[in-house]
Amino acid sequence: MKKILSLAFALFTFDIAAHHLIIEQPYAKETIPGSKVNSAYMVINNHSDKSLKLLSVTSPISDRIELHEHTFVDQMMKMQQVDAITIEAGDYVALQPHGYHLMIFKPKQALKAGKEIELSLYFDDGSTATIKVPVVGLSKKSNP
Ligand SMILES: [Cu+2]
Repeated sequence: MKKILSLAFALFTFDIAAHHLIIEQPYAKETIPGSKVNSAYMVINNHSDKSLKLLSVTSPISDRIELHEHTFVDQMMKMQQVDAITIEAGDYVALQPHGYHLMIFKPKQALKAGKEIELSLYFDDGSTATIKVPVVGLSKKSNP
């Protein structure tokens, strides 16, 4: 299933502003029935010579989106909010399951596989990236 996902999303690449910021393979998970949160993932490339910080994210779909990270504490997976996600110069950061992710609280409509949501990402150098993020199914069955 992972292989199919990465093929499907390789096409979604966003080249932002002065070409120093490239966002690849964004996707959000379909809403789990009964759940009030969603997670979204992507790879953020920083092709500039300065480190960049992702500070905040907004979307028409939710009034509250937080930057989160998963960490292992006493062999338990914990999730915590972070103030920023730093992407070093010439480097990239992958937001992925069990790592950094965007937490979307109380989406105004449940996210459905096959749809898209819009996210705006705000960086500390003043860059803003507004991207379309495809929603993927929770199970293989709901994947196209
Ligand atoms: Cu989270």
